[in-house]
Amino acid sequence: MPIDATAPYDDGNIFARILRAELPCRKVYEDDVALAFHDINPQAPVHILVIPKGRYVSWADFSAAASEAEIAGFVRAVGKVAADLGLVEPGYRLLANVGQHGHQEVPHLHVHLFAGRQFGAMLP
Ligand code: DGP
Repeated sequence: MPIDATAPYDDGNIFARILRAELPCRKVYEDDVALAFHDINPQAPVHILVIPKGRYVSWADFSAAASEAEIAGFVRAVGKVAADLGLVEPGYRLLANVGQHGHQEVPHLHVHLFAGRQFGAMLP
């Protein structure tokens, strides 16, 4: 069920629980501002989720309210995950769903990183 991207942050959401280590994940990267782990329901041979450690529902509040350091750190983390996994060549796809029309289901900002096969022309 897609979420309302303008709703207040819910500390009980599944990614908040992963960040608090209340739930397991297959971690691939972590630093001060970001955590990356394998998606539980992969849609490609490589399907990683990169999330900020801060309490942001979606790209909407993150882009408006996060500090420059959080934004820079998060963007760099996404790039570092891809580089560390050797994905820069032949490439990968990034996707961030936002709210109802974006079909965002987990109310903690996440960027999907897909790789490992040839994708088609731009969505949708
Ligand atoms: P989105 O529709 O953009 O909100 O995608 C949410 C993604 O989160 C979806 O691809 C499945 C993934 N997901 C949901 N629950 C869990 C979980 O408990 N662990 C992991 N690793 N991924 C999850």
